[in-house]
Amino acid sequence: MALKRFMTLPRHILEGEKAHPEATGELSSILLQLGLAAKLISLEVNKAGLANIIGFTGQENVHGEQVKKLDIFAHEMLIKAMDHGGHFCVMASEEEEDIIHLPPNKKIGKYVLLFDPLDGSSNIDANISIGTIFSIYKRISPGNGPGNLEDCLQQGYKQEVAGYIVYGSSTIFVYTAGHGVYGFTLDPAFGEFLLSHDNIRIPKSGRIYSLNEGNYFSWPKGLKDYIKYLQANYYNGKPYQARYVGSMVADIHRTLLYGGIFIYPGDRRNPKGKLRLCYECNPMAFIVEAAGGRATDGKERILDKKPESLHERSPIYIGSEDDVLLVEKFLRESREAY
Ligand code: AHM
Ligand code: MG
Repeated sequence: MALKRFMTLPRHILEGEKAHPEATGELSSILLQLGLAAKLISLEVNKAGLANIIGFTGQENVHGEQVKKLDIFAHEMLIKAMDHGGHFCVMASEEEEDIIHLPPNKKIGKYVLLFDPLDGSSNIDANISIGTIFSIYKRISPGNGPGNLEDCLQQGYKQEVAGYIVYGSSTIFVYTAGHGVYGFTLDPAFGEFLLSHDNIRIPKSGRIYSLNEGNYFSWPKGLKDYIKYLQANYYNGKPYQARYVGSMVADIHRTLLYGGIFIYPGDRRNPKGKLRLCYECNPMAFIVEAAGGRATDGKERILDKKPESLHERSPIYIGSEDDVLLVEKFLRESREAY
Protein backbone atom coordinates (compact mmCIF):
# COMPACT_ATOMS: atom_id res chain seq x y z
CA MET A 1 0.00 0.00 0.00
CA ALA A 2 2.75 2.38 0.99
CA LEU A 3 4.62 1.72 -2.26
CA LYS A 4 1.49 2.24 -4.34
CA ARG A 5 0.96 5.56 -2.64
CA PHE A 6 4.15 6.84 -4.14
CA MET A 7 3.76 5.35 -7.58
CA THR A 8 3.58 8.60 -9.49
CA LEU A 9 2.48 8.81 -13.11
CA PRO A 10 6.04 9.55 -14.34
CA ARG A 11 7.49 6.66 -12.33
CA HIS A 12 4.81 4.27 -13.57
CA ILE A 13 5.43 5.29 -17.17
CA LEU A 14 9.21 4.95 -16.84
CA GLU A 15 8.94 1.54 -15.13
CA GLY A 16 6.57 0.38 -17.88
CA GLU A 17 9.16 1.49 -20.42
CA LYS A 18 11.93 -0.50 -18.70
CA ALA A 19 9.76 -3.63 -18.99
CA HIS A 20 9.86 -3.17 -22.79
CA PRO A 21 13.52 -2.92 -23.81
CA GLU A 22 12.47 -2.33 -27.44
CA ALA A 23 10.63 0.90 -26.43
CA THR A 24 12.24 4.11 -27.69
CA GLY A 25 10.85 6.16 -24.80
CA GLU A 26 8.86 8.37 -27.14
CA LEU A 27 5.43 7.28 -25.90
CA SER A 28 6.63 7.78 -22.32
CA SER A 29 7.70 11.28 -23.10
CA ILE A 30 4.33 12.00 -24.80
CA LEU A 31 2.43 10.69 -21.76
CA LEU A 32 4.53 12.80 -19.42
CA GLN A 33 3.71 15.90 -21.45
CA LEU A 34 0.02 14.99 -21.44
CA GLY A 35 0.19 14.62 -17.65
CA LEU A 36 1.61 18.11 -17.39
CA ALA A 37 -1.05 19.59 -19.69
CA ALA A 38 -3.70 17.81 -17.61
CA LYS A 39 -2.43 19.49 -14.44
CA LEU A 40 -2.54 22.92 -16.05
CA ILE A 41 -6.05 22.37 -17.45
CA SER A 42 -7.19 21.04 -14.08
CA LEU A 43 -5.95 24.20 -12.34
CA GLU A 44 -7.91 26.34 -14.80
CA VAL A 45 -11.06 24.18 -14.50
CA ASN A 46 -10.92 24.58 -10.72
CA LYS A 47 -10.97 28.34 -11.15
CA ALA A 48 -14.15 28.21 -13.25
CA GLY A 49 -16.40 28.99 -10.27
CA LEU A 50 -14.50 32.21 -9.69
CA ALA A 51 -15.71 33.56 -13.03
CA ASN A 52 -17.74 36.43 -11.54
CA ILE A 53 -14.80 37.42 -9.39
CA ILE A 54 -11.99 37.28 -11.92
CA GLY A 55 -14.09 38.04 -15.00
CA PHE A 56 -16.50 36.09 -17.21
CA THR A 57 -15.18 34.34 -20.27
CA GLY A 58 -14.97 36.73 -23.16
CA GLN A 59 -14.38 39.66 -20.77
CA GLU A 60 -11.16 41.18 -19.57
CA ASN A 61 -9.77 39.88 -16.27
CA VAL A 62 -8.14 41.99 -13.57
CA HIS A 63 -4.87 41.89 -15.49
CA GLY A 64 -6.54 43.38 -18.54
CA GLU A 65 -6.29 40.04 -20.42
CA GLN A 66 -9.16 38.39 -22.31
CA VAL A 67 -10.56 35.48 -20.28
CA LYS A 68 -10.70 32.52 -22.62
CA LYS A 69 -13.51 30.01 -22.78
CA LEU A 70 -12.26 26.94 -20.94
CA ASP A 71 -12.58 24.61 -23.92
CA ILE A 72 -10.48 26.99 -26.02
CA PHE A 73 -7.97 27.28 -23.17
CA ALA A 74 -7.71 23.46 -22.98
CA HIS A 75 -7.37 23.17 -26.77
CA GLU A 76 -4.57 25.73 -26.90
CA MET A 77 -2.86 24.29 -23.84
CA LEU A 78 -2.72 20.80 -25.36
CA ILE A 79 -1.29 22.10 -28.62
CA LYS A 80 1.28 24.19 -26.77
CA ALA A 81 2.28 21.24 -24.57
CA MET A 82 2.46 18.74 -27.42
CA ASP A 83 3.77 20.54 -30.51
CA HIS A 84 7.42 20.97 -29.55
CA GLY A 85 8.54 17.48 -28.48
CA GLY A 86 9.27 16.30 -32.01
CA HIS A 87 6.98 13.29 -31.60
CA PHE A 88 4.01 14.20 -33.79
CA CYS A 89 3.51 14.70 -37.51
CA VAL A 90 -0.09 15.91 -37.24
CA MET A 91 -2.76 16.55 -34.60
CA ALA A 92 -6.54 17.00 -34.60
CA SER A 93 -8.96 18.41 -32.04
CA GLU A 94 -12.72 18.63 -31.63
CA GLU A 95 -12.22 22.40 -31.50
CA GLU A 96 -10.68 22.70 -34.95
CA GLU A 97 -12.34 21.94 -38.29
CA ASP A 98 -9.17 20.84 -40.08
CA ILE A 99 -6.16 18.80 -39.07
CA ILE A 100 -3.53 20.74 -37.12
CA HIS A 101 -0.06 20.91 -38.59
CA LEU A 102 3.04 21.36 -36.47
CA PRO A 103 4.62 24.82 -36.57
CA PRO A 104 7.12 25.03 -39.48
CA ASN A 105 10.18 25.30 -37.25
CA LYS A 106 9.41 22.20 -35.15
CA LYS A 107 10.79 18.70 -35.55
CA ILE A 108 8.31 16.26 -37.11
CA GLY A 109 7.80 12.83 -35.54
CA LYS A 110 6.13 9.51 -36.20
CA TYR A 111 3.01 9.82 -34.03
CA VAL A 112 -0.47 11.26 -34.53
CA LEU A 113 -2.48 12.89 -31.72
CA LEU A 114 -6.25 13.29 -31.67
CA PHE A 115 -8.06 14.90 -28.75
CA ASP A 116 -11.24 16.36 -27.37
CA PRO A 117 -9.78 19.08 -25.14
CA LEU A 118 -12.77 19.57 -22.83
CA ASP A 119 -15.67 17.23 -23.30
CA GLY A 120 -19.00 18.04 -21.67
CA SER A 121 -18.09 21.71 -21.44
CA SER A 122 -21.76 22.77 -21.30
CA ASN A 123 -21.62 21.37 -17.72
CA ILE A 124 -18.91 23.76 -16.51
CA ASP A 125 -21.16 26.45 -15.06
CA ALA A 126 -22.95 23.89 -12.86
CA ASN A 127 -19.67 22.53 -11.46
CA ILE A 128 -20.30 19.11 -13.00
CA SER A 129 -17.42 16.81 -14.01
CA ILE A 130 -15.92 17.34 -17.45
CA GLY A 131 -12.94 15.72 -19.16
CA THR A 132 -10.19 15.58 -21.75
CA ILE A 133 -9.91 12.59 -24.12
CA PHE A 134 -6.81 11.67 -26.16
CA SER A 135 -5.79 9.08 -28.70
CA ILE A 136 -2.36 8.32 -30.20
CA TYR A 137 -1.53 6.45 -33.43
CA LYS A 138 1.61 5.80 -35.43
CA ARG A 139 1.66 7.69 -38.71
CA ILE A 140 0.83 5.74 -41.87
CA SER A 141 1.92 8.41 -44.36
CA PRO A 142 5.38 7.69 -45.75
CA GLY A 143 8.44 9.82 -45.06
CA ASN A 144 9.14 12.16 -42.23
CA GLY A 145 7.44 15.31 -43.48
CA PRO A 146 4.12 16.67 -42.18
CA GLY A 147 1.33 14.13 -41.64
CA ASN A 148 -2.05 14.24 -43.37
CA LEU A 149 -5.75 13.54 -42.91
CA GLU A 150 -5.33 9.81 -43.61
CA ASP A 151 -3.02 9.58 -40.58
CA CYS A 152 -5.96 10.82 -38.49
CA LEU A 153 -8.57 8.55 -40.07
CA GLN A 154 -7.20 5.21 -38.89
CA GLN A 155 -9.32 2.44 -37.43
CA GLY A 156 -9.41 2.59 -33.64
CA TYR A 157 -7.81 -0.81 -33.09
CA LYS A 158 -4.58 0.71 -34.41
CA GLN A 159 -4.31 3.09 -31.45
CA GLU A 160 -1.01 2.92 -29.56
CA VAL A 161 -2.26 4.69 -26.46
CA ALA A 162 -5.57 6.20 -25.39
CA GLY A 163 -6.63 7.98 -22.24
CA TYR A 164 -8.83 10.52 -20.54
CA ILE A 165 -8.67 12.94 -17.67
CA VAL A 166 -11.77 13.53 -15.52
CA TYR A 167 -11.94 16.88 -13.74
CA GLY A 168 -14.35 15.86 -11.00
CA SER A 169 -14.32 15.76 -7.21
CA SER A 170 -10.68 14.94 -7.90
CA THR A 171 -8.74 14.98 -11.13
CA ILE A 172 -8.05 11.48 -12.46
CA PHE A 173 -5.78 10.50 -15.37
CA VAL A 174 -6.60 7.12 -16.94
CA TYR A 175 -4.62 5.56 -19.78
CA THR A 176 -3.86 2.33 -21.55
CA ALA A 177 -1.26 1.26 -24.06
CA GLY A 178 -3.52 -1.68 -24.91
CA HIS A 179 -2.51 -3.94 -22.01
CA GLY A 180 -3.75 -2.85 -18.62
CA VAL A 181 -5.71 0.27 -17.77
CA TYR A 182 -4.28 2.49 -15.05
CA GLY A 183 -5.79 5.41 -13.16
CA PHE A 184 -3.90 8.15 -11.30
CA THR A 185 -5.44 10.69 -8.95
CA LEU A 186 -3.97 14.17 -8.75
CA ASP A 187 -2.77 15.01 -5.26
CA PRO A 188 -3.26 18.79 -5.25
CA ALA A 189 -0.83 19.34 -2.37
CA PHE A 190 1.91 17.21 -3.89
CA GLY A 191 1.11 18.40 -7.44
CA GLU A 192 1.53 14.90 -8.84
CA PHE A 193 -0.67 12.12 -10.20
CA LEU A 194 -0.49 9.05 -7.91
CA LEU A 195 -1.52 5.54 -8.91
CA SER A 196 -4.97 5.02 -7.41
CA HIS A 197 -6.53 2.47 -9.79
CA ASP A 198 -4.10 -0.32 -10.65
CA ASN A 199 -4.99 -2.59 -13.60
CA ILE A 200 -8.68 -1.63 -13.86
CA ARG A 201 -10.98 -4.48 -14.95
CA ILE A 202 -14.57 -3.67 -15.83
CA PRO A 203 -17.12 -6.04 -14.23
CA LYS A 204 -18.58 -8.58 -16.70
CA SER A 205 -22.07 -7.18 -16.08
CA GLY A 206 -23.43 -4.28 -14.06
CA ARG A 207 -26.49 -2.74 -12.48
CA ILE A 208 -26.32 0.75 -13.98
CA TYR A 209 -27.53 1.94 -17.37
CA SER A 210 -26.64 5.40 -18.60
CA LEU A 211 -28.26 7.27 -21.49
CA ASN A 212 -30.34 10.36 -22.18
CA GLU A 213 -33.91 9.17 -21.75
CA GLY A 214 -35.23 12.51 -23.00
CA ASN A 215 -34.75 11.09 -26.49
CA TYR A 216 -36.88 7.99 -25.77
CA PHE A 217 -39.47 8.57 -28.48
CA SER A 218 -36.78 8.81 -31.18
CA TRP A 219 -34.95 5.64 -30.15
CA PRO A 220 -34.94 2.47 -32.23
CA LYS A 221 -37.48 -0.08 -31.03
CA GLY A 222 -34.78 -2.53 -29.87
CA LEU A 223 -33.34 0.06 -27.50
CA LYS A 224 -36.78 0.94 -26.08
CA ASP A 225 -37.40 -2.79 -25.51
CA TYR A 226 -33.99 -3.24 -23.84
CA ILE A 227 -34.52 -0.36 -21.40
CA LYS A 228 -38.05 -1.57 -20.61
CA TYR A 229 -36.58 -5.04 -20.01
CA LEU A 230 -34.03 -3.63 -17.53
CA GLN A 231 -36.71 -1.62 -15.73
CA ALA A 232 -38.89 -4.71 -15.33
CA ASN A 233 -36.05 -6.94 -14.14
CA TYR A 234 -33.55 -7.20 -11.31
CA TYR A 235 -29.79 -7.33 -11.08
CA ASN A 236 -28.71 -9.65 -8.26
CA GLY A 237 -32.10 -9.14 -6.63
CA LYS A 238 -32.06 -5.34 -6.88
CA PRO A 239 -33.68 -3.04 -9.47
CA TYR A 240 -31.44 -1.62 -12.19
CA GLN A 241 -30.27 1.96 -11.67
CA ALA A 242 -30.23 4.84 -14.15
CA ARG A 243 -27.33 7.32 -13.91
CA TYR A 244 -26.54 10.01 -16.47
CA VAL A 245 -24.11 12.86 -15.82
CA GLY A 246 -24.23 14.11 -19.41
CA SER A 247 -20.41 14.20 -19.57
CA MET A 248 -19.16 11.20 -21.49
CA VAL A 249 -15.87 11.01 -19.62
CA ALA A 250 -17.59 10.95 -16.23
CA ASP A 251 -20.28 8.50 -17.35
CA ILE A 252 -17.75 6.11 -18.87
CA HIS A 253 -15.35 6.43 -15.91
CA ARG A 254 -18.17 5.31 -13.60
CA THR A 255 -19.10 2.51 -16.02
CA LEU A 256 -15.48 1.31 -16.07
CA LEU A 257 -15.32 1.16 -12.28
CA TYR A 258 -18.81 -0.07 -11.38
CA GLY A 259 -19.84 -1.92 -14.55
CA GLY A 260 -23.02 -1.48 -16.57
CA ILE A 261 -23.58 0.25 -19.87
CA PHE A 262 -23.28 3.74 -21.36
CA ILE A 263 -25.23 4.39 -24.54
CA TYR A 264 -25.42 7.27 -26.97
CA PRO A 265 -27.53 5.71 -29.69
CA GLY A 266 -28.38 6.67 -33.20
CA ASP A 267 -32.03 7.66 -33.31
CA ARG A 268 -34.72 8.87 -35.69
CA ARG A 269 -33.47 12.46 -35.54
CA ASN A 270 -29.73 11.68 -35.51
CA PRO A 271 -29.09 8.24 -37.03
CA LYS A 272 -25.36 8.51 -36.24
CA GLY A 273 -25.90 9.72 -32.68
CA LYS A 274 -23.92 12.62 -31.27
CA LEU A 275 -20.49 11.43 -30.22
CA ARG A 276 -17.48 11.67 -32.51
CA LEU A 277 -15.81 8.49 -33.70
CA CYS A 278 -12.17 9.60 -33.94
CA TYR A 279 -11.56 11.40 -30.65
CA GLU A 280 -14.49 10.37 -28.41
CA CYS A 281 -15.73 6.85 -29.26
CA ASN A 282 -12.43 5.28 -30.38
CA PRO A 283 -10.26 6.20 -27.37
CA MET A 284 -13.05 5.22 -24.94
CA ALA A 285 -13.60 1.93 -26.79
CA PHE A 286 -9.84 1.19 -26.69
CA ILE A 287 -9.76 1.77 -22.92
CA VAL A 288 -12.94 -0.19 -22.16
CA GLU A 289 -11.83 -3.15 -24.32
CA ALA A 290 -8.40 -3.14 -22.64
CA ALA A 291 -10.25 -3.39 -19.31
CA GLY A 292 -12.22 -6.43 -20.55
CA GLY A 293 -15.37 -4.65 -21.76
CA ARG A 294 -17.09 -4.24 -25.11
CA ALA A 295 -17.88 -1.27 -27.38
CA THR A 296 -19.99 -1.36 -30.55
CA ASP A 297 -22.27 0.91 -32.55
CA GLY A 298 -25.06 -1.61 -31.94
CA LYS A 299 -23.79 -3.90 -34.68
CA GLU A 300 -20.15 -3.28 -35.49
CA ARG A 301 -17.15 -3.08 -33.15
CA ILE A 302 -16.26 0.61 -32.72
CA LEU A 303 -12.54 -0.10 -33.12
CA ASP A 304 -13.08 -1.72 -36.54
CA LYS A 305 -14.96 1.22 -38.07
CA LYS A 306 -13.04 3.07 -40.76
CA PRO A 307 -13.53 6.82 -40.25
CA GLU A 308 -14.41 8.71 -43.43
CA SER A 309 -14.05 12.19 -41.99
CA LEU A 310 -12.44 13.79 -38.97
CA HIS A 311 -15.57 14.86 -37.12
CA GLU A 312 -17.91 12.02 -38.08
CA ARG A 313 -20.28 10.70 -35.44
CA SER A 314 -21.10 7.17 -34.39
CA PRO A 315 -23.70 5.57 -32.15
CA ILE A 316 -22.01 3.92 -29.17
CA TYR A 317 -22.97 1.09 -26.80
CA ILE A 318 -20.08 0.63 -24.37
CA GLY A 319 -19.40 -1.03 -21.04
CA SER A 320 -19.66 -4.47 -19.44
CA GLU A 321 -19.49 -7.26 -21.99
CA ASP A 322 -22.75 -9.00 -21.01
CA ASP A 323 -24.73 -5.76 -21.01
CA VAL A 324 -23.52 -4.68 -24.45
CA LEU A 325 -24.16 -8.18 -25.86
CA LEU A 326 -27.71 -8.08 -24.48
CA VAL A 327 -28.62 -4.71 -26.00
CA GLU A 328 -27.16 -5.85 -29.35
CA LYS A 329 -29.51 -8.86 -29.19
CA PHE A 330 -32.51 -6.57 -28.63
CA LEU A 331 -31.42 -4.36 -31.55
CA ARG A 332 -30.91 -7.36 -33.82
CA GLU A 333 -34.26 -8.87 -32.98
CA SER A 334 -36.21 -5.66 -33.58
CA ARG A 335 -34.56 -5.33 -37.03
CA GLU A 336 -35.01 -1.56 -37.04
CA ALA A 337 -32.33 0.60 -38.60
CA TYR A 338 -29.97 2.95 -36.76
P1 AHM B 1 -19.55 18.14 -26.36
O1 AHM B 1 -18.43 17.47 -27.11
O2 AHM B 1 -20.19 19.25 -27.12
O3 AHM B 1 -19.17 18.53 -24.98
O4 AHM B 1 -20.74 17.06 -26.26
C1 AHM B 1 -20.44 15.77 -25.86
C2 AHM B 1 -21.23 15.46 -24.61
C3 AHM B 1 -20.79 14.15 -23.98
O5 AHM B 1 -19.87 14.37 -22.97
C4 AHM B 1 -22.07 13.61 -23.44
O6 AHM B 1 -22.04 12.21 -23.34
C5 AHM B 1 -23.10 14.10 -24.41
O7 AHM B 1 -22.56 15.28 -24.97
C6 AHM B 1 -24.41 14.42 -23.77
O8 AHM B 1 -25.30 14.79 -24.76
P2 AHM B 1 -26.86 15.02 -24.45
O9 AHM B 1 -26.95 16.34 -23.77
O10 AHM B 1 -27.51 15.02 -25.80
O11 AHM B 1 -27.34 13.88 -23.59
MG1 MG C 1 -16.77 16.37 -26.99
